[in-house]
Amino acid sequence: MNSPAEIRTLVTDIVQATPVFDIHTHLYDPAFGELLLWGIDDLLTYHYLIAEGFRQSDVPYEKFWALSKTQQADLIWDALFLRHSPVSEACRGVLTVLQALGLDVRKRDLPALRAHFAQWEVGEFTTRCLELARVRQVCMTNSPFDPLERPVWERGFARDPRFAAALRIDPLLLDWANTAPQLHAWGYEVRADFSGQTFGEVRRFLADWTRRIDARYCMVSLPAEFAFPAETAEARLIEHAILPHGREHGQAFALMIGVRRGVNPQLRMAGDGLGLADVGAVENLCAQFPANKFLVTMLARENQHALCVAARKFRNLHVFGCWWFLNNPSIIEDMTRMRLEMLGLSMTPQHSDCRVLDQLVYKWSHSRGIIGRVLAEKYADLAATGWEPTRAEIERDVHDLFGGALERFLKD
Ligand code: FIX
Ligand code: ZN
Repeated sequence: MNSPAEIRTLVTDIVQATPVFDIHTHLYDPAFGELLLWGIDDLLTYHYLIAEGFRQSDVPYEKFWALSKTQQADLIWDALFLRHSPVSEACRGVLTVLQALGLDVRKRDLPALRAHFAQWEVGEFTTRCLELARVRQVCMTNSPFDPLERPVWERGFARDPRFAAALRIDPLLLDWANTAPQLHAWGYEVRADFSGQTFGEVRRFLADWTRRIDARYCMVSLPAEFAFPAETAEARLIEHAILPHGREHGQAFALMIGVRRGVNPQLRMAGDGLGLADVGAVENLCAQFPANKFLVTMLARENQHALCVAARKFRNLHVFGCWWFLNNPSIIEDMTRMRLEMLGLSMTPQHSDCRVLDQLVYKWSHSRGIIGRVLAEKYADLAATGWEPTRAEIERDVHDLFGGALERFLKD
């Protein structure tokens, strides 16, 4: 019989080696040019670090935003890395990336780091990061409403198979008053009051973009107040356009619930917060639309247990990721343990939400360590009953946790 120490070694090896399908990121296929962020200045100006930087600096907001990206990175490096030890998860992440790339972080030499990144070419750097992170494919977040992204899709380009697409539709659901005239201008016969062919035309818009980008699923992030059913524009659009579209085209609907946008607007993208949401809305969707598939992640830690309970009730609900403020080691460990205990392997414990290519390296390195530890404990508990897991069984299970179960869910 394998000892707990032997099981730990076996599980750690497998968790380290298994390639990941990263199901939600904000990365772009390199064909999108400048939209794909990478390198030390983008790492340092990640919005997680901007939020932390303002806490350790008294720079006025407007002055910070008027700086160039390099100057902002200088300021954050000084405030978060030189004046204090970089112990936060987002700071530590930068150091994990630099170390994995073979850089000596002891020197605390930002110009030398910049000189290193200047030598890279984006195509080679993309391959290097995916290799270091052992990520086989990333899912992008693709918005037809983004004025920078939209023309690239319209022009067309040769797809990099390592970058899958997801159709992101926040303005459609959350800003219908402004989106209706926009859709109209693009040739879709929609009306702000939902009369006439509106829902059919929204479906035509969704179908056109699903085809154009070859979307894996359709996605939205929603405020904590999200309710369903409800007499709101988003609830009507979900019922009469998104879900019929999903059934017709076999597209799951991904909901990220619990964000409160612009809690401090002075922080711009770093200014969003969170709120406790109603898991009942998710249960209602799953119960009323059993022919639809729902991918759900929630932002409040306090929602996680109820979301697991909901997933036990509905097999058309797949829970994923430790989103944003939850993506910290202590919380990932807690959530992963709870999900394994309540849902077994029928969930996806993590996505990266990377905005900067290099972050794949740290987000997956940190998460693999935690997931491996928790899994080893679970297999050791099984072994103690006499149910010894084989290498092949563990490999199968880890493949499922790292995107395999989700791919099956999307396909079935
Ligand atoms: O809505 C989202 O997809 C969020 O992940 C982002 O809006 C957020 O800014 C983020 O980067 C979180 O990690
Ligand atoms: Zn995201």
